[in-house]
Amino acid sequence: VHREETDLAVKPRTKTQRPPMYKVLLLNDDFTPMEFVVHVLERLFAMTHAQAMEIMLTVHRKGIAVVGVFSHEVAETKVAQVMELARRQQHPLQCTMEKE
Ligand code: NFA
Repeated sequence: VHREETDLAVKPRTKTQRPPMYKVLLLNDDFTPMEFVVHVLERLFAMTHAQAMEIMLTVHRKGIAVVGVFSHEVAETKVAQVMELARRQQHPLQCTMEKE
């Protein structure tokens, strides 16, 4: 006999909504010094020197790499912080975000 016919409640199981996450992307250029990129990654993304070097070299060789995945608000802040550090030192380094 079915559950409904024996008066047992059916659990309303709506799908749990997870907030969308955003990839922060770093783009290569011909002018920003490698050491500056490594510094930015260590400073703003809490990477070790070895991790920062690895990501920087991936960007340098492939043109782009994901630096991290964050909530919309944190991703926006990270992008703004990278762009501000680059602007202050007059480097053309570009950083952007994309929905995962
Ligand atoms: N391509 C830059 C150079 O040769 C280094 C770089 C790496 C720039 C990653 C931007 C991002 N100086």
